[in-house]
Formats: sequence, structure tokens, C-alpha cells
Amino acid sequence: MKSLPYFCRGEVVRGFGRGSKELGIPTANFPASVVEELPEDIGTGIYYGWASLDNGPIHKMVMSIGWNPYYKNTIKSMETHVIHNFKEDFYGQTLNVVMVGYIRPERGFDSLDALITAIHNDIEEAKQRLDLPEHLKLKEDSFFKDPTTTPQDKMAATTMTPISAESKHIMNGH
Ligand code: ADP
Ligand code: RBF
Ligand code: MG
Repeated sequence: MKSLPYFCRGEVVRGFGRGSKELGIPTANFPASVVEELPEDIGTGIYYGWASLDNGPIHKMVMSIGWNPYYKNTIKSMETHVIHNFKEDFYGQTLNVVMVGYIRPERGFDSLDALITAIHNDIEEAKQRLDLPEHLKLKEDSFFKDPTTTPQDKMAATTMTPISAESKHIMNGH
């Protein structure tokens, strides 16, 4: 997936209110505008990465993108479960996220228990993978320190790197 790592930011809005929280897996939902900006190569499925709220500390996260086949949603959603125990809800705060990798496609399940077990496995997988040095370094990214670093800046930086590498190559060839 050429768009990974993918940086995005948005207000935490109310989701479907299905009581994910009661299941022990609350998910902070992004507004439709953030979902609509996703590049085409970031398909539906389960992703992992880093997340922070406003200027707060950076935590591991797992994210589900899609139509939640188990519930047969009609609206595409982007829901982030931050791997941290928060004392309070944070609706209205800004959620900053970098998606660094993909875990699996979204699936339907025969029971709610099976869905919850799958999500717990995703969380364990994310925790392990994020300890790899290549992923740990994204936690230190300026995106999380400086609210003026926009996701667009990050996109420009990633698309410009190959161009400047290419021009260096051309220069070196002369
Ligand atoms: P909704 O349907 O409104 O998204 P959820 O049951 O999924 O409701 O709960 C999500 C809300 O729970 C988030 O918007 C946030 O305010 C709060 N929350 C508390 N802890 C977490 C967490 N670790 N990860 C995500 N959201 C959390
Ligand atoms: N919903 C599905 O229908 N199928 C899935 O495979 C699925 N995987 C998920 C994985 C993670 C890590 C998270 C956070 C959510 C996932 N969901 C999935 C969304 C889930 O149905 C939604 O958060 C519910 O509100 C949980 O009760
Ligand atoms: Mg939610």
C-alpha cells in the first residue's frame, strides 16, 4: 500500500452508539469528511498505528475501516480503538493518527463473541508490530508535536521524497 504510513486528523464524533464501550472496545469515530479523504489504495480492513488526542501522549491504536459486515452498516466508517485506559470520554477532541500497517480484511462473524475475540487478537498483533524499530520511529514524528503540521504536509513530504531522489539520480548521472 503506497499510501502507508498515512497521517490524518479530525474531531472525535458520535458513532453508531452500539455500545462498543460496554464490550470493552470503545472506538473513536472520525467525521465523514476524514473518511472521504482516504486515498484509493487504502481499502477497507483493519489497520494499526499511533494515535494522540489534542497535544496529549501518543498511544498504540487499531483502526477498522469499512462497513462492519457483522452489522451490515450502510455508511463507511473509520473507527479507532486507542490502546489505553482513559478515565473519560473525549468526544469533540482532535484525534491525530498515523496508520502504519494493515492487519486483515473486515469480516462477518457468526457471533458477537467471535467478533470480540478477533478484535482482541488484532490488538495483540498491533502491540507487537508497533515495537519494531521502523514503526517506533513514527511515534516521534513532528506530526504529533506540532498541530500546524497538517496531514497534507505529510503527504507532500512523502510524494516529494521520491522526486528529489530521482532528480539526485539524474544529477549524479551527469
Ligand atoms: P460511539 O458509537 O459514539 O463511537 P463507542 O461506544 O464506540 O461510541 O465509544 C467511543 C467513545 O469512547 C470515543 O468517542 C471516546 O470518547 C471514548 N473512549 C474512551 N476510551 C477510548 C479508547 N481507549 N479508544 C477509543 N475511544 C475511547
Ligand atoms: N466489524 C466487523 O463487522 N467485522 C470486523 O472484522 C471488524 N473488525 C474490527 C477490528 C477492530 C480492531 C475494531 C476496533 C473494530 C472492528 N469492527 C469489525 C467494528 C466493530 O463491529 C465495531 O467497532 C462495533 O461497534 C463493535 O461492537
Ligand atoms: Mg465508536
